[in-house]
Formats: sequence, C-alpha cells, structure tokens
Amino acid sequence: MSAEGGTPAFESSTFSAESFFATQPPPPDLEKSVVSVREFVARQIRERRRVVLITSGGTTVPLELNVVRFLDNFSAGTRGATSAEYFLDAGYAVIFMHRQFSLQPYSRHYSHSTNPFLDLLEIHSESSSSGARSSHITVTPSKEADLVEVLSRYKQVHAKGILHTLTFVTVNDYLWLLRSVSHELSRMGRRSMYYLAAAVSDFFLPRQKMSEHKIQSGKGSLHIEMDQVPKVLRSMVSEWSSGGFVVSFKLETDSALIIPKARAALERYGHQVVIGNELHNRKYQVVFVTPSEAGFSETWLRINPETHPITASLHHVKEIEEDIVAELVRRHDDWLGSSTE
Ligand code: 9Z3
Repeated sequence: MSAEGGTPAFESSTFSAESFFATQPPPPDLEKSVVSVREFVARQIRERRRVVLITSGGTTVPLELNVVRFLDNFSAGTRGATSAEYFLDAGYAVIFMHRQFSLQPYSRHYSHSTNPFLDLLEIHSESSSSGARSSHITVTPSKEADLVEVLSRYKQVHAKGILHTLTFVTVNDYLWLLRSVSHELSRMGRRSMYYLAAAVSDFFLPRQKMSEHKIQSGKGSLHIEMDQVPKVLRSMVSEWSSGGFVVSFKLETDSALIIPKARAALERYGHQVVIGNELHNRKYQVVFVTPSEAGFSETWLRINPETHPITASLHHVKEIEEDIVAELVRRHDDWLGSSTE
C-alpha cells in the first residue's frame, strides 16, 4: 500500500486459513462470545433442539488502524434477519451472527428507514383540575394488531431462550468469530446447520500493511493493494463444523455466472447447498444448487414481486425466505434420515 505509515516488511499476499489466523489478531471480546455460545449450544442439546448458525450483513475492511475509512460489502441483513424468524418458527434455535447495526429478527419490521417506531406512537396530553399538565403515550390504533403480533413472537422467543445474537464489524472479526462459533456448534454434529448469508469481502488489508493513522490526501491518487481473504469454507466443511449441514450463498450481478460459480463452490468445498441469487431480484427468486448423482441439480424458488412490495414487511406479506427455509428444513430432515449415525 503506498500510503504513509504503511509497514512494507510484511509480504504475504495469499493467505491460507492457517496463515490468516496465525498473523491476524482476534477481536478483543472473542473469548466472552465463545463462552456464551458454548452455554447456548449445551442448553439446546439438553432440550433436543437443532441449531442453525445464521451469518448476516456485510463485513468491512478498514484501511487504517485508527480507522477513519473502510470498504464495505453490500447487505442490509434482510435475508439473514428474515430467515432467522422462519427458522425459529420451524423449531430451530438460532445463533444470529450479524454485522453491528444491521437488521435483526423481529425489530426488522420497525426499521428506522421503512417503518420508524416513533410513527407508531401518539401523545395524549391532559390538564388536571389543579391546572397541571400530564402526557401519556399510546400505540396508533391502526398499527396495534401488527405490533402485538411481532412483539408476542419476539417475547416468546426470548422467554424460550432460543435466539442468541453475536455481532461483527470487520472481515477479521467475522472470520475469527465464524471459526470459534463453528467449533462450539460442532458438538451438535449433523443436527446443526450453517446458513452463510453474510456478504463477506473477498479482499482485505492485513494488519501488518495498514497505515497507523488516517491516510493523508494531497499526494495524488491512492493506490491500495489488497490481499485475498482465505476461502474458509473448505476448513469449515472439513475441520470446524464436524458434519453439519452447510448452506452458502452466492451473490452475483451477472446472472449468467450464478450457476457455474455455485457448482464450482460445491466442487471445491464439498458442502450441501449453494443458494444463488442475483443482486436486483434476490427478493423474488433464488436457485438451490446441490450435488447429485448426475453431477449437479438446480431448483428455482420464485415468488410474485407484486406480493412483496418494498415497504411491506409483516408476516402476512409473502417473503421468499419462508420458502427458502421450508425447503432447507425438508432437505436437512432428508439428509438426517439418510445418515448412518
Ligand atoms: C447473499 O448472497 C445474500 O443473499 C445477500 C442478502 C447479501 C444478497 P440483503 O440482506 O442481502 O437482502 O440486503 N449473501 C452471500 C454473499 C457472499 O458474499 N457470498 C460469497 C460469494 O458470493 C460466498 S459465501 O463468493
């Protein structure tokens, strides 16, 4: 990187998973997160629930150690947060590992940009006989039924202790957390599922090459050479997850690339399903690509865009995640049924 303050002594440009974890520091609160996941998984094993790890939202790549600027990956976290609700409805416990401040299950229905919660409320002011004024707040009657539905589902999930939330920001946080959480979840073996919907950066700047302070302008254009993020899916399938059902997502903007790239990923990593989606119609159609005796098989899931207006988000509106999760639960059942365990 030709920015002031870089440390050119560090040369590596291709990282294996092993060299990544040997050279990049873990996030400071990793151990605390691991302990919380360990307890959560132990309880779900005792209560005989399956667990799905959902990753959601985009990862950042900071350009400076004292970070002012970073690159980001596209994702609001809608796919992950919506899917989490359907997995919970299907009886799975959920570890929801998401980008800090991205959408979360249940509260997503009241996102500050599409349905701000202050718009749900009304103020009533009264004067008493002594002249003192007092105010109280109620929910706008037309919004109450929806709020009761979402809030009661949220409260039930929390009372049962079946949703565990973890956050990441950078791609470094994400990889460390993914490895540790997968290790903990591996105790559940084939009854666990990994639903990797986060939008993960393919490139990053190793700590050893980062400028300590804010990169200064005034010297013309900025050239940054980034290293490739290790393809951890291979380690996940063969080492970390110990036999869980692994579903990855493949996001493309050129739809012609979706199927060949999904097949290549299955061939390379040996996991169970790749769900392909194209950026602009991802809310209305996805393709399940799986290995089969004939090579690969593809199943398209589609919903009518008219039944999913962009501003509507409550459960009586059709969401493609409902069909994605139903299809995965069915495939997980079949896969467990065919197990020799
Ligand atoms: C996805 O493809 C997700 O469906 C989206 C969801 C990021 C498109 P939103 O929540 O977005 O609706 O805003 N996630 C995976 C993207 C990704 O980085 N995949 C990697 C790749 O394509 C492999 S795991 O190489």
